[in-house]
Amino acid sequence: MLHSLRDKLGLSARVYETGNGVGGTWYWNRYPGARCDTDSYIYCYTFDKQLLQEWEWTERYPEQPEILRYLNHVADRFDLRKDIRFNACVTEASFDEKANRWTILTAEGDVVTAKYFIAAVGCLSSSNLPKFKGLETYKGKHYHTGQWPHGGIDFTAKRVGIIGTGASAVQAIPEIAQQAKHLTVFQRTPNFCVPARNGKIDPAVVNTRKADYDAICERVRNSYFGYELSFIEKSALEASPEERERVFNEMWDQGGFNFWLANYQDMLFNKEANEVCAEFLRRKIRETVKDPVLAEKLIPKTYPYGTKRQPLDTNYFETFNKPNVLLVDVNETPIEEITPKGIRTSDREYECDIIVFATGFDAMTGPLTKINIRGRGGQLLSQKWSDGPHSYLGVAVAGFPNMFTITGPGSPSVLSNMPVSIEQHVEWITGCLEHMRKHGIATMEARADAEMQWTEHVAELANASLLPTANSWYLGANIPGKPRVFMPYLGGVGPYRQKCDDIAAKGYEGFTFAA
Ligand code: NA7
Repeated sequence: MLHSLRDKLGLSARVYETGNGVGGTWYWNRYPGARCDTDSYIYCYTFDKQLLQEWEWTERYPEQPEILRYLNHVADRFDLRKDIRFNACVTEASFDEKANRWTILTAEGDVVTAKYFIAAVGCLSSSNLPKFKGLETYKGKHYHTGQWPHGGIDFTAKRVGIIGTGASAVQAIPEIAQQAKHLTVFQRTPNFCVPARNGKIDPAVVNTRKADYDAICERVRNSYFGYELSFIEKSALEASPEERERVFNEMWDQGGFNFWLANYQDMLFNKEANEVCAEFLRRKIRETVKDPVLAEKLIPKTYPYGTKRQPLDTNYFETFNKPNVLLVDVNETPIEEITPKGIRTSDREYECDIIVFATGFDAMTGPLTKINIRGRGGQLLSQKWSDGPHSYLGVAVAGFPNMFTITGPGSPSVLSNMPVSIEQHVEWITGCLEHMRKHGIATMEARADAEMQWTEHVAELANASLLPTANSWYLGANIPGKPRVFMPYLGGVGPYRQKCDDIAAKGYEGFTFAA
């Protein structure tokens, strides 16, 4: 976005960043095993062809340090740092209706005014540390996966407790278990995991892809989820059990998001179709985990497959066969408190030298509502969204002129390959600003009726699927008191791009402009 504003539009622009460096998610999430779940060749920027050709990813899924190196390389290559103010946490942004300008404040004392306010705060950047009784009395060290210390943690000879079994924990648990003397995993909801099947990439494949990058980008941009994957155009129930077994095994062997995003087309929509997929994955867990009682605890039974974010694993279930790893099901024995020595459940106390909170994030709305963003009439965004997010296209909010939210709630965002959706929003917002400049427009603002229709459309698509039936962070179910509203747009990356482009072509239908 900065590159676009400054180098394409010639505007003066400044980025405010809480961290001491670029990278966002990849700056903060440094826990052991942290890596991307998307194939590296499509987890990157596509706006610069040279960059695409020159950068070499070493593995199918890049690990956190490699992605961070890439993002630093991009920052250097496009000389971005000079316009980024690091270690600056934005606390407030308010729209001045007389001046038609935003005033932005940081915790460090910056006060700046701007015509445009673009929130690129990420979807999973506001970490969730549940309020466990007694945490302040704990004598050991505790860390959240999303705010990991830069120097790393040495788990050697330590007794470790980890709370959570989401995508982060699924990556961290096998790594921590290798180092720690003992690891106790506190599980609230078991997960359907699929093997990542990471590895080095064959140089011949790299060359073929590089020669084909234009077509790859085109396919990804117009795909449903921002991957080179599409659903099998058939019901899982139409396929014979033999055919299903073959197809499921193929997807299982390929690893990655295939099982989730290239499955039979009704898998995320029809309970019965979903159940046959779920049963295949449950069988895999039973085959892997040696203790049958433990296997049953690790098997998800309370929600349809794919309705919570698919974790990809490397030896996750195998790790529970190790003698130094213990699973505690907190549904059977809830966590009552953190004690000076560790974690006490209704059953007993588990002594830990280190506690890892892999407890996720206040997703999507959290990073926006924790800033005091005030629109027309001083209205707070957090107030406006007290019953769930209302936005137009997930990029603009009625009553908040000249404010844009990159991958905001109501856009494909977390139900897509993030870089693809980020670039699409950056391009589209750039188009808006160009349009405003060309026509001498002072303010651009989503209309309330367009916002209402879009918000209803987002809900309608979600409700036609099984996704809202799980307690996932997609609907804020992980945060006590958060309204249960499905936040990402399920209409697909390609169709969404088309809608945004059509709206722009019609002179930004659904927006009002003032000179
Ligand atoms: P997730 O997927 O939100 O996982 C958080 C985990 O922590 C999940 O298993 C939660 O159980 C568990 N949790 C949260 N609060 C509690 C409390 N109070 N007690 C016990 N357990 C709790 O976050 P991740 O960091 O793993 O992944 C986030 C995304 O980052 C990921 O999807 C990728 O897109 C990258 P729950 O399932 O809510 O019952």
